[in-house]
Amino acid sequence: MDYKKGIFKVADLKLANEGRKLIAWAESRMPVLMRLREQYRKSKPLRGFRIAGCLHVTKETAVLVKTFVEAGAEVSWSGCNPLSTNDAVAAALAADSISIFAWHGMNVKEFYWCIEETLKLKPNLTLDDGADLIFTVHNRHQELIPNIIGGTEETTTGVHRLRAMAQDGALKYPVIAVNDAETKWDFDNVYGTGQSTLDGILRATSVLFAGKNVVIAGYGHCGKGVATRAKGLGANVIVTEVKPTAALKATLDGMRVMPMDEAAKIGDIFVTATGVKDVIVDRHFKLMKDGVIVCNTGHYDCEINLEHLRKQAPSPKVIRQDNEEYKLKDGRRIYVLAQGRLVNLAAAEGHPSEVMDMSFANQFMSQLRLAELKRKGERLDNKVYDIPVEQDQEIAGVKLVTMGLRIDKLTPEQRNYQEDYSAGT
Ligand code: RBV
Repeated sequence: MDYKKGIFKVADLKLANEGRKLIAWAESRMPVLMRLREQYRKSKPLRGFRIAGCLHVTKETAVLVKTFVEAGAEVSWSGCNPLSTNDAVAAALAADSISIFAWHGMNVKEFYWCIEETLKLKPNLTLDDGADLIFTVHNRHQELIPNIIGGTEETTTGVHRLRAMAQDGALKYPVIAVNDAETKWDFDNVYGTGQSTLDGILRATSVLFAGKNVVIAGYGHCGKGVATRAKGLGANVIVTEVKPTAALKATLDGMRVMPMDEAAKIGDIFVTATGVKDVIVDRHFKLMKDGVIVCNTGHYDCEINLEHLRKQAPSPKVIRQDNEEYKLKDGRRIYVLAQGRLVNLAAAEGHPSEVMDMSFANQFMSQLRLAELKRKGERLDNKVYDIPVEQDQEIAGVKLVTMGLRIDKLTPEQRNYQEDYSAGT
């Protein structure tokens, strides 16, 4: 395999200037990551490290990629979803000599071709969102494994799978679970998914949320975020769940809870946020009202079974951007957004920069941690690791400062009190 610095494949290099503007805008909203860039610009602690990344090519991701480059790393990048690439951003990165293989609307074969291209860099670090890059290394490029120090994983679905892999002894290098940082899941997954999912639905439909029955499948962090935002717009939110504690939380948060077989009959808008397949299947489509809107915000496009829908309505029609009408034999119409792929990234711009600031600060610091361990001659076991607790507080602390907010400090007396197990009533 050959690798030449700056090789790329993007939709249209002429979009580079537009992309640069988008990236500059994101930079102005991502102060924590920009501080890290400034901090490591001179010392270049990632010099000599080669990072292959597979994560949505958005303006925020571009800020992360450029921060890696400023810190000395060599980078090659692909998008982690066929519909999430912003072509202008991809062009801007390519024009700045970053190896990038990504364009909007690629097919699944091209998707894996792009990942393969990034591996020509012979990375010693990997960065994933959904674990497709790590899987490709494990399944098809085991020759690269001896030189890989470790990887990082951005999202819930990816972390689940990697933990399963580690449990089976199938994981061949250590991975840091960026998703499981408090400054990631408690912000990105909740507020990021909440806002960007509604943003995607609105861009693709421009419907009124107030008064609608919005059915949200899954009340994890993402589902909760979407539910809360939909409620804020005046929707009647219905939650479907499989986990008793999550269903109970939804109920006590004021949402109605019922099985999908019941919700299917009354919902106006359906959003899946579960991380599992076949959440909406043929029997649900049969029950739905005319005109309903169906979309997904989970990482993979298997939550809504579109094959089932195509059997009932074989020739969908594009009605407007990211919105297809499936007309059933009985005349009912079902509108599917973004082909069942993550609606927040396919139909909108993904999570807002302000939350990605913390997620990507975690990414940067985790990659740096792996590189520093290598420099010290240490190596983690082939497991999935949480980020250190101090990292969360550090990132949250800097974020607060950049927002102009100050908080209290414990006095030594208060600290002693906290630790004093002889003190009682
Ligand atoms: N995500 N990235 C963006 N604007 O770059 N938006 C969402 C962005 C990530 C998010 O961290 C989530 O875990 C993952 O996409 C799902 O694939």
